[in-house]
Order: sequence, then C-alpha cells, then structure tokens
Amino acid sequence: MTQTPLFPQDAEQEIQSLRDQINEHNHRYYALDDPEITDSAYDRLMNRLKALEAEHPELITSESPTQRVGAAPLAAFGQIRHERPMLSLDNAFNEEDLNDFDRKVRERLGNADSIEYACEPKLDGIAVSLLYENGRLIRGATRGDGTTGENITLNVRTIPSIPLQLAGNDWPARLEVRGEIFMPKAGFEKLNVRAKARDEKVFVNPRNAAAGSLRQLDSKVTAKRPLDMYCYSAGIVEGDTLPAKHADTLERFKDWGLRINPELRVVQGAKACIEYFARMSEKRAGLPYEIDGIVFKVNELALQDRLGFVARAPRWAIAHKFPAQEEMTILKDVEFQVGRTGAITPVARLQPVFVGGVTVSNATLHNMDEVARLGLKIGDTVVVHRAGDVIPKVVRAVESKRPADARDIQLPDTCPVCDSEVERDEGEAAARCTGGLYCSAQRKEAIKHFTARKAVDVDGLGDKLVDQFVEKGLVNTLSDLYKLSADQVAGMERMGKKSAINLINALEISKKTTLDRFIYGLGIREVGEATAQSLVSYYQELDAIKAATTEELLDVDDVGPIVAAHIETFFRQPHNLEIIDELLAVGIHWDKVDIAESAGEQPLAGEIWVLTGSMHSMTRDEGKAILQQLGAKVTGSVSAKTNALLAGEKAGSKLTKAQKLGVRVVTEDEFTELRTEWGI
Ligand code: D41
Repeated sequence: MTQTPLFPQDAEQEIQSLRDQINEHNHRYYALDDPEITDSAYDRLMNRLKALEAEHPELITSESPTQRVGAAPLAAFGQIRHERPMLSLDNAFNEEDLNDFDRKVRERLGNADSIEYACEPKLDGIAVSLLYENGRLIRGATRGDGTTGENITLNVRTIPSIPLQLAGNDWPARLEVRGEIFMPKAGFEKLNVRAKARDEKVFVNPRNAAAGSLRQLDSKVTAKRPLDMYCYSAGIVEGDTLPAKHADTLERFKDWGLRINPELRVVQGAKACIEYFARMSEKRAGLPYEIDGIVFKVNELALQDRLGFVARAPRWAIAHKFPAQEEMTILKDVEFQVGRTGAITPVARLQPVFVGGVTVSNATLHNMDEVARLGLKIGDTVVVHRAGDVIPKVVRAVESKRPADARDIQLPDTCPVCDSEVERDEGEAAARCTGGLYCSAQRKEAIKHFTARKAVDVDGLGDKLVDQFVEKGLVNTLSDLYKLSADQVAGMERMGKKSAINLINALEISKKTTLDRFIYGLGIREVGEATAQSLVSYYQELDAIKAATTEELLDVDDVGPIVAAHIETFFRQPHNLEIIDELLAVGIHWDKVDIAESAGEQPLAGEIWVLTGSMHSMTRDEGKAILQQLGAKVTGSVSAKTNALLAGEKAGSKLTKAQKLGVRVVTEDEFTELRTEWGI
C-alpha cells in the first residue's frame, strides 16, 4: 500500500486519482456488469481513500465515493415540486387493449405504417427522479402524486449503483433522470431471513421492502438495504439535447454510468410487442427482480411530442400488465382430504378468484401447523398467491377484515371418509387416518399409485375410473383390479365397450413388470423410485426384501433409519403380505434380477464387499456395479462379515475399521489387475 504523502498537494492528487479509479470501477461494476478488479482490490482503494480523507477532512466533497454511507437522520422529508410532472401510465390487460393502443397511435399520427416501439420490463418498485447539475447528483425525489414528491436525496445517495457524479463529460448541464428503485429478489430474501432471525417484522414483498427502505428518515438504515435502480426516461434536459429516440437516450444514460434495464429492445409494430410480452412472461420467474408487466413506448421523440398526453398519461406509452399474482378472497371453508398413506390434509375452499392467470377455488393448507402459522379462521379474507405454474398458496389472512362470526379450524377426531380414529404423532406435522386400506380414500389412492406410470403402469386408467371402481365396491383390494371383466368396466360412467376392452388389455400388459416398479407401487412410506431401485439392486429378490430387518436395511444406499423402519413395518403387516400374495396369484410377475446372466462367471459369488474413498478409473457407482456383476454383495459398512474393502484415495474410517478387523483391503491398482484377470 502507498505511503501517506508528505505534502498536501500530493494527497489531493492521490485522492482525486483514487476517486476517479473508484468511480470507473463502480461504472464497470454497476452499469457495464463487467468489473475488472476483485472486490478486495476495490475495498483496498476505498480504504486508502477513507484514510486520506480522514487526514485531510478539508478535501472531502459530497461527490466522494466515501460519502454514500448515510447522513444524520431527518426529522421529516421535505417536499419537492417536480418542474415537469411525472406522468402516469395507462394499462393494457390483454392483446386487444394493446392492439387498440397501437391502432389509436397510428390513427393519431395519420400514418398506417407500423410504429417503432421500445419495450422494457415494468419494474415493481418505486418511481423516482434524480437531478444532476453539471454531472453532480444534487437531488433525489419520489414521484409522489406526479406533481409533488418527497426529498429523498440522502437516501438515494446511499444506493451504490446510482452515480454521485456522471461519467464522461457530454451530459446536459441540467439533467433529470427518472427511473425505478427496486430491491432484487435475492437481497429481499436475505433481508427477510435476517429480520426473522432477529424477530423483526418481515416485508411482504420486494416492492414494500424497497418502499420501506427509501422511506427511512435515517439514511444509515437505507445504506444497509440492497437497493438498485434502472432508469427509464429523462425529465428536465437543459444545456444540450438528447438523441431523437427513446432507446438511444437510454443508451446514453448507460455511457454516463446510469443503469438501464438490460432487457430493453426496439421492435416494429404491435405484433412484435406481443411477442416480446410472451417472451418476457416466460423469462419472468428467472429474472433477479420482480416485474409486473411490460412498458411499450413509441420510440421516436418527435412522434411522442405529436401524440402528447391526456389526463397526465402519455398517449405514446402503455403498460401491458401481467395477471396479478396476488388477490384477496374469502376462505369459505376448510375440508380434510385423506391421502394414500392416510395423511389428512386441510384444503381451503375459497370464493373463486382470478389470480396468476387462472381461477382458483381450492388451495392446500398442507397441515395443521401451517394453518396455525397463518392464523387462519373460516370466514377470513385471505391473500392467495399464484406465480407462474406453481400451485396456488394461501399466504396470509387479513386480520383487520375478520368477521365477528369467523370460526376456528379444527382437525377432526375421526377420518372424514371412514370414521376411523385420527392420530397425530409427536414431532410430525401430518395427522393420519388409522383406517389403512379399510379407508376407501386410502384404497383409492393406493390403487392410483400402484397403477401409475412409474409403477406397474396401467395405460388409460384415470383417477375418476378408480374412484368409481372403489365407490361401486368392484375393487376393494389391488388384486381385484385384475379380476374386472370388460362388461363391468363398460358399465362405468363415460366408458364404452371399446375403451373397456382397451383397459382390460392394459391391465394384462401391466402384469409383466419389474421388481423395482412393483416395490415402488406398493406405496411403502418414503419409498420412492430411487429407494425401490436401491432395494432391488441390493437384495435382488422380493423374499429377501420382505425378510430384511431395519438394521440390515441401513446398509442399502439412501436408506436411513426412518425409511428402514417404514419398510420393515410394512412387511410385518399380515394384510400387506396378503395383498402381495394376491397380486402374484393374479399373475403379476417380473424377470428375475439375474446378475449372473450378463457376467458369465462370478468369481466373487457369496462375498460381501465394501467400497470407500475416491477412485480414478471409475466412480463408486461403477465400481459397485462391477462388483455386483462379479457376484459380490456390496454393503455400506465394514463388519466382521465383510470379505474385502475396495479402498480408493482418502479412505477414512472404513479403512481403519477394516484394518482393525483384519478384513482384506484391496487398492484400486490391485482391483484393476484382478479385473484383467477376470476379464471384466
Ligand atoms: O419500470 C417501470 N416501472 C416503468 C415505469 C418504466 N419502465 N417506464 C415508465 N415510463 C413512464 C413514462 C412513459 C411516463 C415515462 C414508467 C413510468 N412512466 C411510471 N412509473 C410510475 C408511474 C409512471
């Protein structure tokens, strides 16, 4: 690091040089997204500048990059009257509105040609005005009602991406830049995580967080908030002129170190605007900031001037809004649904509401813990959120709107379907019906699960059909499905003779399956496809899986104590074994998982091997597959029964244990030699 200069004029020079460097790096970092030094190198420049300024306080100016940290709190914000009013935007809610807008623009201009539009995302933030005089930021104000806003100069000065001094020297002597201050999604999440940890109030969305952060009388608080800004138009321009097109003006802004939205595009005509809207709708969820629509602006300033404005909204711009993602509605009732494993789920019945592009009338509340967390009561006004393709969620209740007769939500004591007792295990969020397959709801779900595509895959068997089979008493247990006659099937609602025959054929085809699909289809709690596959590659046969104890099961890949216990419990229930026997009796079968078939010889038949450490010539999974082909059983932990440990690099506790127990240790090189010997 440079020594403190002996002479003040040297200090002045160095201070100026540091400020220039820091401003340049800020510009590269914030405006160009192309930093050329590391954060730590940047910090070093900043620290050096701070140190010099501390020694020479007379050289501190308000444009110095050190002066962003926040000033003394204000008693209240001053009012600012905008010299040129900040206009508002008209909205379009669909393509028709947008086409109308375009048609009127063309009519007013007396020209039928297609219009050039600048398209940009509509940020969901706070509209502000920045005033630069001779390139220096002298004032920041909120839009307010468009005529009068609040003076938030001290706060905007703390936002790192807002230049205190414009870059270059070709800016108008007086320039008002308008744009949107927002909080990026990631910063918002972090802020809320921190607030929660400190038991402070969390913000409901990034927009509120941005507004709350800007409204701080203490700019030191604002300085700690992750705010950003994109500029979208010029207000006052004196002492020079800006380009003749809107998009070109924004490009100039960029040269001066101001941020503009990188998604800005220029297109010709309404059709291209609609295409841009569709593209951005797709992109929306992945953007690092929230947007609530797209703004289209006639690109040529001369045309903008000819079009003028009405009632404070320009005739040359329109905001095409996305369907709202949050709406309020009434929680009319809560019903309880019973799932495959008996889990009882509270489901909100809502007054239908259009949100995120669809009408929502139900939403899962997951479990009673969630109901308690939301503090819901029946009759409440609730906020429903639906973004993109995700399932709708009740995000909060509006307590101030709670009616006097709002009712508590209570978990029923008995199953709403079969009247069996409901139990709620300690430490588990879900309540469960204890009826098992006696409960028709669980039976329906068990059948749907067994016949699903990932299980034995019965083509053409829809949920509605399963419901009917169970309700009509035709199918009480899984094997009953395979005893259905075409006539019985044809007797169901919306079923013809032909589709009935197709279903019978599909059932026949589904009888030939694989052991892992069968195991998965049984619907053992917590046993998904991957676990089913692990079980099969470990045990290879159904009887072995049936007989496995919790302790043994722990040796199987991705089986932990809870899953192991679920598996053992499942196979200890006589009615589950009965169901399996019945399924085998009606003809469900699979090819034996015969490892010998592919490998020919099995020099390791009957041996138990363990793999550990990392290897060069193969992954652990490949190593395991090779060992299995050679006939070995591969387990996860070394015991006295282990025949050999295949130890790669950085083998740890397993190697120690093997050595202690005198288990043979095979290195990767030795294993490679053995493989050559065995011809695999
Ligand atoms: O991103 C925005 N929220 C945004 C708002 C934008 N990209 N462009 C805008 N353009 C204008 C005009 C056309 C009047 C210059 C705006 C807004 N106005 C605006 N923001 C709040 C009220 C109006």
